[in-house]
Amino acid sequence: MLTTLDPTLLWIIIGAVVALVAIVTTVVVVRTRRARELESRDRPSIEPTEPTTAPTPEPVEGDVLVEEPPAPTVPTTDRPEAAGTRLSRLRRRLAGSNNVLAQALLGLISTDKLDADTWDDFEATLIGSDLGVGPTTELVDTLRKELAIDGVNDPERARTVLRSELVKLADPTVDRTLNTTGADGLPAVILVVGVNGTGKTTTVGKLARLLVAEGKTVLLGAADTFRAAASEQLQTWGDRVGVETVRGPEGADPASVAFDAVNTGADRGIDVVLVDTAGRLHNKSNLMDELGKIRRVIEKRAPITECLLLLDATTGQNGLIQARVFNEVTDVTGIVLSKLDGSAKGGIVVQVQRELGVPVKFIGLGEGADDLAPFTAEGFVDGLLGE
Ligand SMILES: Nc1nc2c(ncn2[C@@H]2O[C@H](COP(=O)(O)OP(=O)(O)O)[C@@H](O)[C@H]2O)c(=O)[nH]1
Ligand SMILES: [Mg+2]
Repeated sequence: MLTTLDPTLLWIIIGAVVALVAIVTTVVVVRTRRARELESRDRPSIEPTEPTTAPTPEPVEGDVLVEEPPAPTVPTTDRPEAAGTRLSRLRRRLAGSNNVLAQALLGLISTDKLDADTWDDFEATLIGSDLGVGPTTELVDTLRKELAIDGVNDPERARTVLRSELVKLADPTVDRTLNTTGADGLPAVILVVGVNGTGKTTTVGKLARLLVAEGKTVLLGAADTFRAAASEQLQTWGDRVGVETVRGPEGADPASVAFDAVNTGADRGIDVVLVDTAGRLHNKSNLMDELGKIRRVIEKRAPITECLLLLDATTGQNGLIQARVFNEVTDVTGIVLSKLDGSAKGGIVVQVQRELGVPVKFIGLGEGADDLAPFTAEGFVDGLLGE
């Protein structure tokens, strides 16, 4: 067929094909080059521009080469809050709460005229704040004498007098240290008692955390064996704080679990064993039998160094009556006043100490792990007065 074509036409066809191939090749080359340029601009840091001969570094902790952090082998326990920040936060919480006592005191300080009505109102509010009739009368009498000198209230002076009188009522002279030193190399044993729901288990957890922060070794004993949930709750606190919990089966004899805990603590050279108990209050002799047995059995192994009684500050006079029963049937060495946050009436601090003759050693101001503070008369009063 070619032989039949005109040679000129043949050359034109060949020329056209060559030109077409040249154009297509040029377009492809330009496009590829451009694509490479874009690609290298997008990931300059990943692809090294020059081949490297350096050896691959060994993966070390925190190295970016370790793609996933290794799973923690022990449960991480967060660091307890330092005493300073803890106290100042608790003060803020006391002053910021609907605390009846705090409000009455601030009201008195800020009023510009101290007439008979003002004093009557003040007195009524103090009694309403669970301060008790005796301490209220004493406080009002002293303040009237001290502040009535010019008849007109000087807020600064009122604050100073009020502060010193309240500190006196809260008794700054009493020893509130928690005895955490056991006898003869044995662990200190802290028994925690009180009515159901007052905050025993929570307080054991918070206390364990404070003690661990002080560098002590701690063991928990779940002697509330009446509900499975009770030892579960204690164990949860133990895990959170990083200490072990000795438990018994549901319905086990509380005294035998308490003994196991103290015995284990003694064998292991633990510093402090905290024993949580049930708060059953059927009747006085029942309670006396139960706590009496726990005490006797524990003391076959190690003396009890502290018996802390929990009192829920929101239960007012009822709580006080229950606390009195506990104080009669067992030897209480310190009171923990829980739930002073919220709508609590702080006056109970003064009344409970006077009534039971036992110092308040700790106050609870919330459900969190750090919401427990050692009680001091000055700190408490400053909290109430918002200083
Ligand atoms: N607001 C507040 N709640 C608390 C405080 N202490 C304990 N609680 C709560 O009171 C409830 C009963 O506490 P729990 O420790 O189980 O009491 P237990 O029956 O005596 O062991 C729980 O919901 C705690 O979180 C506190 O200081 N403030
Ligand atoms: Mg409990």
